[in-house]
Amino acid sequence: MNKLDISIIGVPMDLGQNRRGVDMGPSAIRYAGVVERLEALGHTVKDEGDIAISHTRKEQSPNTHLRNLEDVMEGNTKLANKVHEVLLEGRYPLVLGGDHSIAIGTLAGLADRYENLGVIWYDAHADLNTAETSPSGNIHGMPLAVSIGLGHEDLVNIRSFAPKIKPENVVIIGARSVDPGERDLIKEKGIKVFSMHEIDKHGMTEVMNQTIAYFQERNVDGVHLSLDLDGLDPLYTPGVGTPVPGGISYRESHLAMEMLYSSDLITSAEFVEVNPILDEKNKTADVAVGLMGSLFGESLI
Ligand code: HAR
Ligand code: MN
Ligand code: MN
Ligand code: MN
Repeated sequence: MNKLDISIIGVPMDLGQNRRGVDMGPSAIRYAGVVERLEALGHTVKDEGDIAISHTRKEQSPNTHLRNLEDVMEGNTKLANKVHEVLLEGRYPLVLGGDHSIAIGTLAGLADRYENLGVIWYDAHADLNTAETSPSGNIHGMPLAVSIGLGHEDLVNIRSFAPKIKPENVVIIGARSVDPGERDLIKEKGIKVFSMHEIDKHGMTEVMNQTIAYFQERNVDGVHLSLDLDGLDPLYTPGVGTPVPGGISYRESHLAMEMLYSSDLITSAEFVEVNPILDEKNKTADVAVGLMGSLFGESLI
């Protein structure tokens, strides 16, 4: 990989779920030294600051099945425009969350630059709910569905086109908490999933080799990594709003990032769901920055 011109975009979004504190994720990741870590690898890093998120919460009562729809929609529209602008400048977008609803905006901003974008969804969850199937009404459980064109039309049509990505260009890694409606969608749309079962059975090396080969066969013109820190086991990343035991280990995750670096496939990334209020001494943000180190070219020797 060449040295990159990376643009860091913070998204202090906490409206896609109901635990307070995840809006402080971008600060925690900055305190954990993201800029210095990437600069040490020879990349040029520009911190673009944070997207302004309004907290009017005006939709909370009228539409509890899409909590805070209007503010989530507005924040994601701003994020999409920012990602689009960063791409026009030839820079590499690195988005820091915030809850996972921000993937709606990130993918919307990427999608008119990349016609055949691949997406790695590294997560305990599938995030494939719609308002009809969601058990919670939390939009952070919906961004992958929205991006393949399913869900509330305001979210689906950000930047006035849909869908943003093809379901067959998505690879989910680490899934272990999937709702019934999400399972149906995975089968119906033929979405590729490496659940914890496959990681346990075949190992992360095999899972990543297959993931990389899958994108190469599909001739993608870019691959976005959407990494939810709850994909890892809560032992390593306790500072997340919806921890699920039995997750991906610290070393497996570093291996995955190192293999993605060597593949030279990844063209943008986001790290989401870091919640400093639920964390232990910024451990989760530290892990996030460590994983970014591996993704952007750090090696052990
Ligand atoms: N599937 C559940 C829902 O839709 C939980 C979503 C979980 N949260 C996330 N997303 N962190 O990955 O409500
Ligand atoms: Mn807030
Ligand atoms: Mn998620
Ligand atoms: Mn998750």
